[in-house]
Amino acid sequence: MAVRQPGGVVFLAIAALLMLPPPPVLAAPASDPEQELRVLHSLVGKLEKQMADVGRAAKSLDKVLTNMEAQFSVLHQNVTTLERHRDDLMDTCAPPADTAGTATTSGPVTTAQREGPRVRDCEELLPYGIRDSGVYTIYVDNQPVRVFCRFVDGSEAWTVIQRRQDGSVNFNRSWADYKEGFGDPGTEYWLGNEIIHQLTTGRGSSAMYKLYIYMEDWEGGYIHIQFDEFYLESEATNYKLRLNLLRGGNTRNAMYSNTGQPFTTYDRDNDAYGANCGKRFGGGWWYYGHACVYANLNGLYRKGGETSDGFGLVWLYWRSPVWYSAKVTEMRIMIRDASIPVRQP
Ligand SMILES: *[C@@H]1O[C@H](CO)[C@@H](O)[C@H](O)[C@H]1NC(C)=O
Ligand SMILES: *[C@@H]1O[C@H](CO)[C@@H](O)[C@H](O)[C@H]1NC(C)=O
Ligand SMILES: [Ca+2]
Repeated sequence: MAVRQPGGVVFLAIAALLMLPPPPVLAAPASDPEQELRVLHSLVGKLEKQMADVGRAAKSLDKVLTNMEAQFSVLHQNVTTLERHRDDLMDTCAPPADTAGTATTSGPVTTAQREGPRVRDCEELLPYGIRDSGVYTIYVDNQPVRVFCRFVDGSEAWTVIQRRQDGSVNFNRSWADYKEGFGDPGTEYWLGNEIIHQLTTGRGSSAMYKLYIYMEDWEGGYIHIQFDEFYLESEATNYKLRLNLLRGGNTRNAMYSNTGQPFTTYDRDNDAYGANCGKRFGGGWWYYGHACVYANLNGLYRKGGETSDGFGLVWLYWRSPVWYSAKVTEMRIMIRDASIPVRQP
């Protein structure tokens, strides 16, 4: 807080005192130097006392402000906790899957949400002491958007852009749905191509995002992989995928053919494959010309994991040479640390 500067307050007080018109006794002709000195001394004494008073006042003002700050912080956390409880309740009372599937990003916004911190992604919640993974509201291009925030190790705060976990949400959706986002951040959802585009390019190259992909199998194992450069181009280029700087993980990169590809849905064929890969594989993705999928997290949900020919939530190198469909998937992003050395794919 810029105004809280006790030194500054004291200074102003002294300055004010010094700028008072001089007492008449000083202006009077100097007849008795001793008398004058006594008066001066007493004046200095008064001044000193006033300065001490001002100092004390400044100090207590400072204390009040610090106190208010602390209270505000607690209040803020309480509001956040309340918001989270409300979100949990909303999730609990959510209507059946296919109606729930349409709402997410444009749902009702309560006063509490409006008054919450206008964070631009989940990482900006960290200074507020928030460390619990869950659904929060962020502001993308000044619009409130509900997202799932994944907190890892108490220090990393990822913004989740894609989640699957039980097949409750249909991912074979139109271009418009993929653009706006669909599903429920509390269970399964796609954040929305326009939002992802705004989020990953809206703050210039100083806020470059990395992407982390997580896929869990039906036996409790998982694969994961991270890329240090991730953004979507605008709708003008059909949300072309920019995915580079493979950092690593415990699997090989099955998305090397996807980078630079435009997005395709069953009703908007932008892939170079003869047919429409989105229609064929039942979900929007950055399909590529040769074989549509090496990796696809937006495909048909296959209970049990058994699948073939690239159908399902697949990753080429997972159980190669057989195709396998994940039980849980998550794609999440966070601003990358500019100082982290990167290695090329
Ligand atoms: C915040 O919540 C705690 C309990 O979680 C409560 O004790 C405290 O009084 C609340 N503070 C305010 C300012 O509402
Ligand atoms: C996806 O939806 C479209 C439009 O309803 C349909 O034509 C297509 O067969 C579906 N794809 C799959 C794999 O279910
Ligand atoms: Ca095609």
